[in-house]
Amino acid sequence: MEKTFQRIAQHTCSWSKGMLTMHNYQGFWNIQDFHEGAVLAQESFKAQPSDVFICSHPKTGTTWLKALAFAVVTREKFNESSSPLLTTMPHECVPYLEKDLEQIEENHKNKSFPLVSTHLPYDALPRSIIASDCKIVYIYRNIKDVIVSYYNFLCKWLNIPIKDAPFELAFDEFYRGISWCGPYWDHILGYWKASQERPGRILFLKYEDMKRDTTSNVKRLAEFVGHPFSSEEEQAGVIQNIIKLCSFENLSNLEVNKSGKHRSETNAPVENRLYFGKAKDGDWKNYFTDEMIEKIDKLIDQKLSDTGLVLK
Ligand code: PAP
Repeated sequence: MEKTFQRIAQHTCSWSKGMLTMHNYQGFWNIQDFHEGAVLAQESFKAQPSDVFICSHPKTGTTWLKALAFAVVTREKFNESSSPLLTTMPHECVPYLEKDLEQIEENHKNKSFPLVSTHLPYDALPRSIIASDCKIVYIYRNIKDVIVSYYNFLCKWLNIPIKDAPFELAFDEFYRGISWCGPYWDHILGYWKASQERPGRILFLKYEDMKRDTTSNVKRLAEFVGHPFSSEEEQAGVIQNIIKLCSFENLSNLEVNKSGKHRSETNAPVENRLYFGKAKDGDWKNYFTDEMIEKIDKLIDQKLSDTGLVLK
């Protein structure tokens, strides 16, 4: 680890009162614990062809996607009244590549559970994931809401009152590409290019589309991960039950997500409620100035115009 750190740039986020230092390594930014976990995974992780990876830049809908994917692949074992999601935070239901290598190896041994999640950019994934041609589900979200969600999360996580953390500074940092596993646009582009090169192996889901038409997107997800719904299941309302179980309203009101903690961001416990904000599209309108809108739209036009992906 020592050697690795000598080769990376560091940046202490200006608005974080010295509490958030990001490391740049292999062209992207990471927080220290996750950086160490990423290097370990790159060096030692052996993917199985049956693994399915849930990949995302932070604050794009990871918690929701993990819950849905978990409910889909475990539905023969658990229903909506016996699901571990009722008592366990979604992040703890799906292991993190950067954190939970032992658990993933255990799942491999038992052939028990195919899902693994990661925030790593595509080019930083352990090579065995690509060599094993593993399936990847990638979620992305309107960049402006991601910036606001990320800002609110970090303020709460670092215990910085919003009034002491100017949004302008947080925006500026994100705009300069400094975000956890960012730049965000490079994160999206990496997976997008890979999806063109490996047709049928990478499913792109958009947070806003999932909200607008959850049923079709959950069906796409289920088919992609190899657990399609039968017509009997559809008729019996299984899809709707999963959607209800994983809905923001349901998950955010569960005791475990209101007052529980887990240890996913650092080795210190993190309050689960921090992962459930407003879950509203367009909350950015309460934060962005006209100048910010113009700057970020221009940047996204430049970066993603060839992809057809819409992030505004
Ligand atoms: P993570 O990358 O740290 O895990 P992630 O889950 O990707 O975070 O993003 C959190 C956002 O998803 C929050 O959005 P907000 O800040 O705009 O409110 C959170 O509210 C939202 N979210 C969490 N669970 C759900 C859910 N079940 N359905 C819809 N949105 C959700």
